[in-house]
Order: sequence, then C-alpha cells, then structure tokens
Amino acid sequence: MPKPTSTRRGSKSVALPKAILVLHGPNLNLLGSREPQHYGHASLEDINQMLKSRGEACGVSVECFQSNHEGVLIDRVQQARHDGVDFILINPAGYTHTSIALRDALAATGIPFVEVHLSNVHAREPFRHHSYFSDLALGVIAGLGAQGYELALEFALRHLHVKVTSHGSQKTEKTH
Ligand code: CA2
Repeated sequence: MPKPTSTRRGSKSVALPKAILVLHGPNLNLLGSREPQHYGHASLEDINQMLKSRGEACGVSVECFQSNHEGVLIDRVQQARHDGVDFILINPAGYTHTSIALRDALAATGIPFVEVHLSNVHAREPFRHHSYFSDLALGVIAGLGAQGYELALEFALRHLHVKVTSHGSQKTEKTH
C-alpha cells in the first residue's frame, strides 16, 4: 500500500515534510581516523552534520544511521516504510559486495534510493566491482569522497520536488 504523502484536517490537506534517511554500513564509524587515501579526512559526524544542515535549510528532515550489523541495517530499512521515509541514501560499505539480505530489504520497501561510495570501487580490487544494490538504485555515486553524499542529497531533493532557492530555503512544488 502506498504511504500517505499528506494528512487531512477537515477539508484542507497538509503536506508532510519530506524525510530522507542516510544509512551507513559497517566500519564507516571509523571515517577520518584511518585509510584517508581511500576514504578522505572527513569524519562520519562531519558528513552527517553537512547533510542535516543542508536538509534543514531546505525544510527536509535528514536522519542518519550507522551500524556494523547487517540485521540492524535491515531492521532500519524495514522501519523506514513505517516512518514515512521518502528517500534513502545508502553506503552499504562492505555489505555492498555480500548482502543479498540487505538488498532484499531495500527492494521490499520500494523506497527510492541512491548508492554512495566514498572511494571509486571500480578502481580497486575486483571483489569491490560488484554491488548487490546498483541495479535497484536510482543511481550510484562512487569516488567523489564526502562530496558524493552532498550530490546524492541534491539529487534526492530534486527527485522529491523540493524547490531549492539560491538562499537555500525551499518550497515543495506540490502540496496536495
Ligand atoms: O568506498 C566506499 O564508500 C566503500 O563502501 C567503503 C567500504 C568498502 O568495503 C567498499 O568496498 C567501498 C569500507 C568502509 C570502511 O571504512 C573505513 C573507514 C576508515 C577506516 C577504515 C575503514
């Protein structure tokens, strides 16, 4: 059943704020501390703060969640549907190359998502070249470091018809 995009109060309908969930897979909590040649110097907190403040400027809720556990990520994806999440940005990290179960969870929710990788996985070891997520994703960003998350968020905002002005404030194009 499609999730409601608005609530009705009397005869008027009120648009709900759009909600974006950012999911980070295993070991991404270590960002900024090790392997900067692959993953850059930004910490996970830096990335999350940047996404949240961009979302705030646009009147969109951005929630960030990291786990080192496959089942916990799957539970969060399942929960997203009940929470009314409109869009997911996901870096499945090591699970990119192994997790049919996390893929199945994303497929089951039907929530559109973009797959993000900090490093260019295609320029690395062959086992990183295959992703269980890419064919389901609206798009994939790899190799652009933390900026990849920013670009993925801009894509999500457009996809959700969030109008972003030059001042960073927003209006949604349609209010049902
Ligand atoms: O490039 C990416 O974003 C990856 O998803 C990162 C994963 C890797 O398994 C994928 O192939 C590509 C690894 C995340 C580990 O993150 C660390 C961060 C700092 C120090 C050590 C690991």
